[in-house]
Amino acid sequence: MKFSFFLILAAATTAIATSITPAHTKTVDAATYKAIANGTLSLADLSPVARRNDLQKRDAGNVYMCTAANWQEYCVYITDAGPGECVNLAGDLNNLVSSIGPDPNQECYLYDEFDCNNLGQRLAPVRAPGYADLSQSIWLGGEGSGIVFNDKMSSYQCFY
Ligand SMILES: [Ca+2]
Repeated sequence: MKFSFFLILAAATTAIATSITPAHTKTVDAATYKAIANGTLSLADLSPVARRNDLQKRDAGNVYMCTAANWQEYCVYITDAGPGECVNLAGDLNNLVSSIGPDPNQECYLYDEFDCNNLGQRLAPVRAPGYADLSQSIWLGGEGSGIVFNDKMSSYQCFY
């Protein structure tokens, strides 16, 4: 009896983990990701998939992004960026991001140029839970029309 209860519990846990986290998610800290973006490290050096929900910490400095809308295709969870630290995207995400989810307690600025360069287009402030589909026009207040930021992002920074 105890044994079968354990089996059912294990099966239920697995089902929950699978539904929350796509198998195609990579988790990497910002320092490592920046080394990939500037060519010091290669994407192949990334350790295999770590599940987003395995992480204890869900807070400022962490951003989840995927190359297709609704958190599909290929996703990377970049963690532990400092306040205002600019993160350039590497070839796996640059000009490909279609959904973005910052963790709570921060405001993220997305740039269509590298180095968080303000001369290009910017989408800000983006707060949790973020946007599941950047191909939809987003209006963040103020004058003018909405911004479509699909497949545009090259760098970002989050303030907290
Ligand atoms: Ca895309």
